[in-house]
Amino acid sequence: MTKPGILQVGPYPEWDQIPLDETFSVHRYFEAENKDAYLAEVGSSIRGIATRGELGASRAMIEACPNLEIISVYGVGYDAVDLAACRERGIRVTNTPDVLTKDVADLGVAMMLAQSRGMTGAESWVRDGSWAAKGLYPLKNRVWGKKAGVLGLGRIGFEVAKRLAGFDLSIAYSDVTAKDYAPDWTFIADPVELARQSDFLFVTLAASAETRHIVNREVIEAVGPEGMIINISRASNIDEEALLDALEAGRLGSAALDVFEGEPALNPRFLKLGNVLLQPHHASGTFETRKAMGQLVRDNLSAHFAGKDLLTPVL
Ligand code: 8YV
Repeated sequence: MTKPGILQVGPYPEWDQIPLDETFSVHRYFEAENKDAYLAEVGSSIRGIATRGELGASRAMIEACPNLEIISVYGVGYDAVDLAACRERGIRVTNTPDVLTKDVADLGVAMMLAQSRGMTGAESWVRDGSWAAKGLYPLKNRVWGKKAGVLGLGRIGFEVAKRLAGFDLSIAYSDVTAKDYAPDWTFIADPVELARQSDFLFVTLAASAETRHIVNREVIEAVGPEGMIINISRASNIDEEALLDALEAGRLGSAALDVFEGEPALNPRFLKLGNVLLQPHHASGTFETRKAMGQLVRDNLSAHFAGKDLLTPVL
């Protein structure tokens, strides 16, 4: 039997690449020098796309594959997949929810702690001899007992809040509706009001056209000069220009960010700031989780081509 043709949009680790290559006829889009010419050449043989959360699949890519049946996303976020184009043609879409939730929450909380307690600066203080030369490291603000706001109490937001409760923070959250699985946490519908009542504002929303720049200038400034914004979702959820303006002017105290507009390139203004913690979009980046994500990507593709139910369908 001929193996179904798969367009692979970005690289995977070897432990995913080997079984993917064994099961499917894989076309490595990311290795092609001329992407348009490559799509024109292989497009008609493609029945599935294997992509990554941040890379997705554009309308142009989908249209270049007239026999496309399924897009399997290595990531929970599918905002970079053109869902309208998929709906028009009945193309199925899957993602990798659940398996990454706790790792993403762990990193978000670690980012808050690291940034609050100045851990990267403290590391340099030891390594560059400042400790010996200058003495005690400058004092930082306490974390426990403060107020956390969680913008988006989905799977990841819930795990963040659970962890924050363990650090003795009080918790409020914003979502479309109050959640019955969050009885001890305060529901505040308006993101500006949530921000006003938060020392730490966690952005944990699934990104979509509706949530674009939901963290706008008003929300950012409501967090204020003593507050911190932590983003482990997508850059598009925050108005990045407004964030940079507020960080530069001190209208926002600090930020801890795992995602950026145009990543992996980032706005050079970030690199000049001393009040940001910058991370390379690795919240799901543990061996255990990435292996589970890769497995789910393949299992969804295999289920589809075997005519079985998809494990984690989006569409
Ligand atoms: C990336 C992510 O997919 O889950 C998501 O939505 O953005 C991440 O897990 C990961 O960096 C692999 O590309």
